[in-house]
Amino acid sequence: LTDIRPVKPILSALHGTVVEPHPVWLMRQAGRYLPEYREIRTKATDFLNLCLTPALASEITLQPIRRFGFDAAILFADILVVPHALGQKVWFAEGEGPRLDPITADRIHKLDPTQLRSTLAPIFETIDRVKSNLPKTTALIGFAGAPWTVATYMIAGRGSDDSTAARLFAYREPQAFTALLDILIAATADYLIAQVQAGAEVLQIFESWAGTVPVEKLEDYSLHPIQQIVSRVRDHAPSVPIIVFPRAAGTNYLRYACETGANAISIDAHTSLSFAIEQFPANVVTQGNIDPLALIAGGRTLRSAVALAKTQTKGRAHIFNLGHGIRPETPIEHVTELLGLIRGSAA
Ligand code: 1CP
Repeated sequence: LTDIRPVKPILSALHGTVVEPHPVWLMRQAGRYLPEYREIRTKATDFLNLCLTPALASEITLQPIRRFGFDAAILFADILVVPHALGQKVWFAEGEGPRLDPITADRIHKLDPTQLRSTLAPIFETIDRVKSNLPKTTALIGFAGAPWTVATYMIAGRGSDDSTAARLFAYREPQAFTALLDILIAATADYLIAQVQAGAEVLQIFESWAGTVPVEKLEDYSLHPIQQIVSRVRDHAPSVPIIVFPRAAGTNYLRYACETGANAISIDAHTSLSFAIEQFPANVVTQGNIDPLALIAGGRTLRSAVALAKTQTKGRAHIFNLGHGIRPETPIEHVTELLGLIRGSAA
């Protein structure tokens, strides 16, 4: 049976329809592996400024769509615009990544959610501009970080592999930590709702540091905050599909699928798509999970990774993606190769 491809294949897949070939987009598809991104990047003084300049951010969002024809564009912004909008000092050190003035227990009450929509107004304008320039078959994905992940940066003042600062803070100052999560739940829900009002058609919540949540606090610090956000967004936008990405959640992946209310779960490269398909509730769609390093390697490695994922997801509603963001050193030709493998009959 040959179906006519639906108008926006990724929206159909997110609503549970089996779309073949599976729709595809890549986390961090707008970024440093693209020469046209690096070109614009040199024009902007700092990264946060770039995120808050609609003419440039919308152009960057559209670059990978023009070059590769992905099934979705993802808004060009960062998860750290939320702490910025709450009044925390955020900047991006050249070649080093994000830096924040670390939040302390006594300053949590100073975070101010009232300016969020006005501070982030340029991002809503970016969404509007992207929407009027997208091909008809391409959906626009808005996003935010989950409260735990964003809190790890707010507390440490930078990225860290094991979230040491946030974990210690949560153990020593449990009430202050819960207050911080509550502020982030409300601000993130409001921010995502505003993205939908501006035109975002899908939302993804990045819990990039799901793997560092103390296990006895998984529900309080990660599952419940995400579920709260999902339910608040649903109150305003019941039909907008929500993808949750609990990177490195390991055996807890199942709990994210069952307990957050997500329409889809993005699977990392260390978690089996077969496990997800067998164990997740039938209405939860899968996304993922090609290893970003297999994309760098290309050739035989990439062919076998795509072939395996195709076999595992055959006849299911699935969205192809990487297990985590595309790396800056990825050869562009390998992205073309990946799309050929997913969309062609080659694999
Ligand atoms: O100089 C540059 O060009 C900065 C590099 C860069 C880019 C391109 C950063 C700094 N952020 C971004 C864009 C970005 N960030 C997007 C855009 C849309 C797309 O996917 O194309 C998205 C969705 C994010 C989300 C993001 N930012 C996450 C969650 C996803 C993930 O990768 O796990 C996280 C953890 C961040 C924080 C962040 N911002 C930038 C960096 C280098 C980091 C990670 C730093 C660290 O943990 O050490």
